[in-house]
Amino acid sequence: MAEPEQLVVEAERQAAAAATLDELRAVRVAVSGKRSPLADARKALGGLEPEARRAAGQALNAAMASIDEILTAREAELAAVARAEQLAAERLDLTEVAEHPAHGHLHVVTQTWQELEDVFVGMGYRVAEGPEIESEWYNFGALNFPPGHPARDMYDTLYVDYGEPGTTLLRTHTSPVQARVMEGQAPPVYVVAPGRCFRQDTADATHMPVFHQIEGLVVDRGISLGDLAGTIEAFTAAYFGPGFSSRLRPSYFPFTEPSAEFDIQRPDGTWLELGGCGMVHPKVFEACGIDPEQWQGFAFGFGIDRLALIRFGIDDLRELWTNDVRFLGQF
Ligand code: FA5
Repeated sequence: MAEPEQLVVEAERQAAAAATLDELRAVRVAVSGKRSPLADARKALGGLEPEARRAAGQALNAAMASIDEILTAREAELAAVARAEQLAAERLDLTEVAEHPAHGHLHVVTQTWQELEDVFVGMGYRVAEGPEIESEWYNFGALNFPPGHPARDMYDTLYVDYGEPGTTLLRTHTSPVQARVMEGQAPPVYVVAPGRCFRQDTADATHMPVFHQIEGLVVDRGISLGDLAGTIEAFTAAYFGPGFSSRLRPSYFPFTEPSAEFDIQRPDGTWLELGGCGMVHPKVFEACGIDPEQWQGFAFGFGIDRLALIRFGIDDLRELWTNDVRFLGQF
């Protein structure tokens, strides 16, 4: 039968030799488990005389307490080592500088917007802007949409709960900026006005309830439809380059006469409606205090988001709103 002191010495040796918490758990079983020499010694107590049993029992209890202390102390040591190793393995060096740091960039619609401004500024235009929350007058009235005129139904307008019902709205197009510019400045006028527009349209591959247009307005002497067609063509060539072409189709807008819709043909042969255009209607000139006998002009307005689709070969407008960096990072 092993002496209690020997059991303690043996436990100390094995505990020191255990290099991991798992190994230490095995040591604990070996030195104090059910089949350990300690357990055997306890069982043997039953065969002793009461006097001797008491003394031996006390010695064993003391040994057991020492063994437990030794194991617990070693466990704390090994746990600290394991924690330090884990920290070292998971450490992130936040001061490390990547060789090619990843930079963000402007959204594809913002890039398109800015490139369009550049093209038109290069053609001698100035950039103008107007409010997104607009009055009924600038969005419709000044643009020769009489009250109750069916042409107003062409736009599924979102009205704002402000003032008299029906007087304040989210602009459905950038054309109200035409009226604001003509009111504020004497001709000649060469402006483009990019901005956000709103319609109660259901989202699909070519429509969003929030989208962007860029408006163009020219007012000068002797301006003809030929100038309009030439400007659209010059723009298409400057912006898209070879492989793309444009066409005008007769259309109707209350604020232009004659009016046309223009489409862009992609290199794969498909057409996409890009915008509307026409000669500024005399009624619009009159509403803005410009004499239509002396001044002529043309206007156009087209979708910036749709232009981005054509330019970058994207097939669905909704992709532009997903905010998925894997998609946006491609442009
Ligand atoms: C207009 O908004 C006229 N103001 C354009 C105009 C300006 C005509 C100046 C004459 C003179 P239209 O509703 O067709 O027209 O819209 C013009 C373009 O805006 C469309 O061709 C399309 O490119 C874009 N657009 C219109 N609705 C949406 C929408 N829901 N989502 C994305 N793009 C749209």
